[in-house]
Formats: sequence, structure tokens, C-alpha cells
Amino acid sequence: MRRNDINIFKANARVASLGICPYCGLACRLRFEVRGGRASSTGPDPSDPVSGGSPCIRGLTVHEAMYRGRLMAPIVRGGKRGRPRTVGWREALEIVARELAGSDPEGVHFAISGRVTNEDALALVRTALAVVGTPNVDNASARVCHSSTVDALREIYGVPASTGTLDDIGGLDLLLLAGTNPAVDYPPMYSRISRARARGTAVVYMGSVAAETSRASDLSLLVRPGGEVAVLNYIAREVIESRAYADGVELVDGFREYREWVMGYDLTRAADALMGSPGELRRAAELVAGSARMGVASGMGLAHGPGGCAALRSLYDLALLKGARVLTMRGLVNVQGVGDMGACPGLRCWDDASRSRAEGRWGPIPGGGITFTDALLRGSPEVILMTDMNPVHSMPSPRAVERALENSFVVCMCSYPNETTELADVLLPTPLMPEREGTVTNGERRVRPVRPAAPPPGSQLQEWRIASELARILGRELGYSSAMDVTREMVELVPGYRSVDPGALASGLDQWAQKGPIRPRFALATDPGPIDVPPGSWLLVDLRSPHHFLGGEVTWRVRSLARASGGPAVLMNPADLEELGIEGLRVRVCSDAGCLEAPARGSAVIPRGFIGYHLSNRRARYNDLVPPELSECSRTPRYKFIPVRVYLGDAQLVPPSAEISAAPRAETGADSL
Ligand SMILES: Nc1nc2c(c(=O)[nH]1)N[C@H]1C(S)=C(S)[C@@H](COP(=O)(O)OP(=O)(O)OC[C@H]3O[C@@H](n4cnc5c(=O)[nH]c(N)nc54)[C@H](O)[C@@H]3O)O[C@H]1N2
Ligand SMILES: Nc1nc2c(c(=O)[nH]1)N[C@H]1C(S)=C(S)[C@@H](COP(=O)(O)OP(=O)(O)OC[C@H]3O[C@@H](n4cnc5c(=O)[nH]c(N)nc54)[C@H](O)[C@@H]3O)O[C@H]1N2
Ligand code: SF4
Ligand SMILES: [Mo]
Repeated sequence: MRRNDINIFKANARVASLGICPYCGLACRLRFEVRGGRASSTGPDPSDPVSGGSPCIRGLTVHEAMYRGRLMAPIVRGGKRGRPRTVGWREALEIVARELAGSDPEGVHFAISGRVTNEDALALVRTALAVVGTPNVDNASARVCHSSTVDALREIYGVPASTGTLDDIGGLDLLLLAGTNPAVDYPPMYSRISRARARGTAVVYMGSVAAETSRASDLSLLVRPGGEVAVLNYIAREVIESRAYADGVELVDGFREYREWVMGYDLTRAADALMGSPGELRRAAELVAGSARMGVASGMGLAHGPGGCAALRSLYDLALLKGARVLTMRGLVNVQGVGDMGACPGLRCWDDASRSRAEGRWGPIPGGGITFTDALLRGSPEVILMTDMNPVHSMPSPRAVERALENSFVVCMCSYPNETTELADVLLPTPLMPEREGTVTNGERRVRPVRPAAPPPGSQLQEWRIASELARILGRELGYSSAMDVTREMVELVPGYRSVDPGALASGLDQWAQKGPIRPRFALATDPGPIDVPPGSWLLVDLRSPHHFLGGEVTWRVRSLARASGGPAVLMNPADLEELGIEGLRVRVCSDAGCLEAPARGSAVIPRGFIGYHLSNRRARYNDLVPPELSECSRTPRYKFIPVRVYLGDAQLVPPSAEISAAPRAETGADSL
């Protein structure tokens, strides 16, 4: 079988080439210097409209990780504990195809992460549905991340994507950031926010942790987890009462019901949901009512929190009421695109007409199917094919995930070994994003050409090729001989991608998939209310590191990033730490699901009564503490705000501040940072 044919990388030539960053959903374009066929340094691309020539430190150091510990050739294991054996591609794929042919299609699960191109995702979706005949295909990254956001956007705006673009930020008079921390998570977006703020845009931060972004805010509303609906609906009520909503909005479907719903939220009810003062909330409502060009962005604080789908609906309803732009970005580089390509059980994220078009071309598509979180935590999968991810680290209840993987035939299409690949039966090496070809769709729904900036270092193949080969062995031809063939199919079949011009992509130009709103309507939800904290418990929340990406398998390989990170720590508000006298002492944090141990340290972003822990700490796994609960609406785990007990030796440490459930005044906020 052929490797990627990249003949521009002559043995000793020194060239500069452009590639897409492999990490977050902004999908910045980077400039790589390539020597002897290897990326030797990474720099900004001043002409990149996304990063504006200022990507973040993770992107700028990625070359260091590209050649450390990569998976270079296919590996098979004879049984779970069998010795790994390096094999050729044909043998590996024949083993996988044999397993697929001999399994009940309903027991086969395709899990696609946001680290592949649109072409890879579309080819895998088609193979799952129309070749293997299983409805079980999922956007595994979105499922644990942005599924509820995308569902709320589809419901309210008719399009599963943000309505605004990064360029809109400069023209806003108000930006409401709800449960998102772009200062750490999307630095080029944060630079735009800071610049806009310097020119007069007001920024309101709403979250349960006084994250770094609250420093660049005019108002920081600290909300009790689960209290977001009350806060947002109170603001909406003020907007409606002062008739400060967008023109014509009374005619939008569901307006009357929405108005009735939000009228139930007065200041007293909303103040119960706050850790700050009612005065701050009144001020936020005034700013929203007075705004003529508003933007909103949300993040994992809502999607992973107890407010979940209800909070997201309230936020986007408020945005619709104000005619505001939605500027919510995406976590992984192509998590938007993978979802757009139809990676959802039984293709039910596509409309009926698009589904029929796909059936006309691909053949029958099975209905039904379950999500990947359900498969791992509740089901008994027979065969799992997954692209790069590490569910043993990233999903709740790692033990349950390990059991599911132990009991199924697991195929990992991945770049590096990790805890999950330990349990794989077949490992198929794949390129990193700067080595891929095709397209990605970033959080703005900007479709970006992806070209290999450097060749993959070993015998890696992209998933569209893997899917084509598997289909061929199974007796079906997908008919793709280049990534561009799949791009063309994407334009014909994928809802919202008709406007994309493959010719323009081929000449290096970004394109746009459709953006809303079309058919907007208000959506109501059941308000979960602020969560109850059992007496004596703390609330555990995870934080993202500015130096690391998610579990950090890649960023920990970069020396400067590894050096900049401290070791694992249980983070507490400095006042709690001082009152308990436990600075630097090793404490044990236990939920109903499990425990972790680390030294206690102070952090001003953590409110009193909360515990913070960094997701990228590899020595003590946060997810051991996360119960296997999934949200009703999007089957997403409840990662944030888990009631925990804290112990020093055998002694239980009770939060010295007032109970969180009694809505204490937050001791941290923008001023104290
Ligand atoms: N450096 C870095 N950047 C990343 C990543 C990374 O690991 N490291 N990961 C990428 C990925 S996959 C994703 S999905 C994005 C995530 O980026 P974001 O969507 O910004 O999410 P988080 O940083 O997980 O959490 C956001 C903030 O929400 C607030 N918050 C927490 N809980 C609540 C709550 O209950 N209610 C409210 N209102 N607010 C709350 C807290 O202030 C928290 O800091 O970042 C991406 N970018
Ligand atoms: N407790 C808790 N758990 C969480 C979250 C949380 O906030 N709290 N966040 C959730 C969210 S938002 C997400 S998106 C998921 C992510 O979940 P996962 O996608 O499972 O994330 P990682 O743990 O980073 O595992 C990444 C795997 O991908 C590989 N990899 C990393 N970068 C690249 C790359 O550029 N290309 C390729 N091909 N492979 C790469 C790494 O080697 C590693 O094997 O985690 C979720 N899990
Ligand atoms: S991690 Fe995100 S913000 Fe940083 S360079 Fe990569 S795409 Fe850009
Ligand atoms: Mo994510």
C-alpha cells in the first residue's frame, strides 16, 4: 500500500510550509520550517485570519512533540495480554475486516474524535453506516464536550453552529462569556476580546470559578453551579420589561411561551443562584438591556455543569431575544466538522432530505444506535473502532471504561500510545494534523484547507484511506482515490456545505459552511436549580492548564511546556487553606466514585468551599472521581462540580466558610485577582 505521496519533501531540503495546529477548535494556521523531511520549528503565520499572526504557546511548540514516541507502524496483539507484533498494513486491515465481518453490526461502534479531517470523518461515517451496517457512529469528542451546545444551537437557530465569527468581536458593544475561559482555552480569541475591551466593548463574565478571563471583564458574576437558568432568565425578564429586545422578535416562534417562562424569575429568585451580590446582577441586566450589538459565548462551565442543556437553551434564547451573535468556539481542532459530517447515531443529526440523499448514494442507512458514552458506560460493545482519543483518561469511571474495552475487540487509529491503546487489539498509526490533507471546520464554521506541512515520520495513513481499504476488503468500493474526492462528496451531501467551493479550497482559500439563523425559535427547558451540596462537602471542579491540552499526552512531550507546569495539586481558596492550616500538606479528595491524593495549594480563582484540580495532571486521575452519570439530553458526563469530602490522614476537613448551598458571598472575583 502507498504511503502519503509527498514528494515536495526532498531528503535534505529546507522549506517553510503551512499547516493547521492539531489542538483547539480555532484551527490556527502555523508556519513550519521543515528540514530533511522533519518539522524543525514552528512559527506564526502573519497572514492567518484566525490567529492574526499570534497563535498560542501550545501551537508554537508542536514540532517538538511530532517525533517523540509516535506510533510508526501497525501493531496487532494476539488477545488482550498478547505480545504486540508489528505487521504490515494489509495484514492489520485484514484482521480488522475479518472481525467486522464476523460481528453483529449492532455490536460494532465507530467513535470519531475531533482530531481527524472532514474527509476522514465522512469516509468513516459512510463505512460504519453503509458498509458495516451499524448505526453506532458518534462524534466521541463532542459527546463529552459540545454536544449539548450544538443541540441547543440547532434547536434555536436551525443550524448546529455559532452564528457569529471571531471578526465580529471587534464590533460588539457587549460580550457575555458564560462558563468559558478563553484566556486559557482560546488565547487568540482572548486577544481580540482584550483589544475590543480597550476600545469600549463591555465584557461580562459569568461562571462558578473566578477564571483568568474574569480579569478582563467589566463585571464578574459568580453563579452557584446550576443557577445559570435563573440568572439568565432574570436578565431576559429585565430586557423584556424594558422592551430592549431586537426588532421583530415578538414574531419568532415560541416568544410568548418564552416570555411567560422568564417572567417567573424575579431578582429574589435569581439572587439565590448567585455567589455575588444582587447589585452585580442588576448591573449585568442593565448592560444587556442597553446593548445594541451584543455577543455571547459559552463553554464547558455550562456544557459540563449541572445546568447543562437547560442553561445553554437559556443563554441562546437570551441571544435570540437580543439579536446577539453567538461566538461559542469548539474544543478540538475539528470537532465541529466531525459532527457536521454526520458522526451521530443513525445519522439523526442530519435532516431527512440530506439523509435520503446519502442513502441514494451510499445505500441503506440503519436507524437507531447509541452514543459512545452509553456504549462504554452502559453497553457491551463487541467491536470498537476509534480515532485518536484516550477514553480511559478522559471519560468518567475509568474502571468501567477499561472493563468495556477489555471485553471488546478494540481498534485504535492513533498517533501515540496511551492508556487506552494498552487495551487495543489492533493499532493503526495515523498522522498528526500538520501531516494531513483535506479540510477542517473550525468553531466559526470556517472550512480550512489542510495540507501536509511535513510528511508523517513512519507508515501512517489517514482514516479516509483506512476506511476505503476496509470497505474494499469487505467487498465494497467507496470510490475515493484522493482526499479531494471525499471533499467533493462532502459538498454534495453534507447539510450546510453546498456553499463550499472545492476549487477555492484547493487554491488555499478558506470557505464557509452555512451559518444561522434559519427558522429561529425560542426553546424552553426544565430549570435544574442550583445544586444541593451535602453538609460538610466541597465542590470539585476541573481546570485546564495554559500549558497543556486536555490529558496532555502531546503537550507533556514538549520540554518547555512540561517545565512550566507544577506537579499535581489540590487547589483551594487561600482563605480556606489558611484557616485549615494545610498549605503543602497531602490531602485525599473523595467522591462517591473514587479518591485522589495530592498536596493542597492556594489558588485565587477557586471560590471558598470549592476544590480545583488540573485535568492534565497525569499522576492522579480526576476522572476516578467522576460518577458515570450522563445528561438526559446529550448523554454528556457531568464532569464539573462534584460533591467531595476532603481528608488529612483520617480527619475529615469541613469547608470553613458558610455552606455553598446557602449561597455565600464569593471571596474571589475580578478585583481580588
Ligand atoms: N490550554 C488549553 N486550551 C484548551 C484545552 C485545554 O485542555 N487546554 N481544551 C480544549 C477543549 S477540548 C475545550 S472543550 C475547550 C474548553 O474551554 P471552555 O469551554 O472555556 O471550558 P473550561 O475551561 O473547561 O471551563 C470554563 C470555565 O467555566 C467556568 N465554569 C465552570 N463551571 C461552571 C458552571 O457551573 N457554571 C458556569 N456558569 N461557569 C462555570 C469556569 O470559570 C471555568 O474556568 O478548551 C480547549 N482549549
Ligand atoms: N474530568 C474531565 N474530563 C474531561 C473533560 C473535562 O473538562 N473534565 N473534558 C472533556 C473534553 S471537553 C474533551 S474534548 C475530551 C477529550 O478526550 P480525549 O480526546 O480522549 O482527550 P485526551 O485525553 O487529550 O486524549 C488524546 C489522545 O489523542 C492523542 N492526540 C493528542 N493530540 C493529537 C493530535 O494532534 N493528533 C492525533 N492524531 N492524536 C492526538 C493523544 O496521544 C491521546 O492519545 O475529554 C473530556 N474529559
Ligand atoms: S491551540 Fe488553539 S489557539 Fe493555540 S495555536 Fe493551536 S489552534 Fe491556535
Ligand atoms: Mo473539548
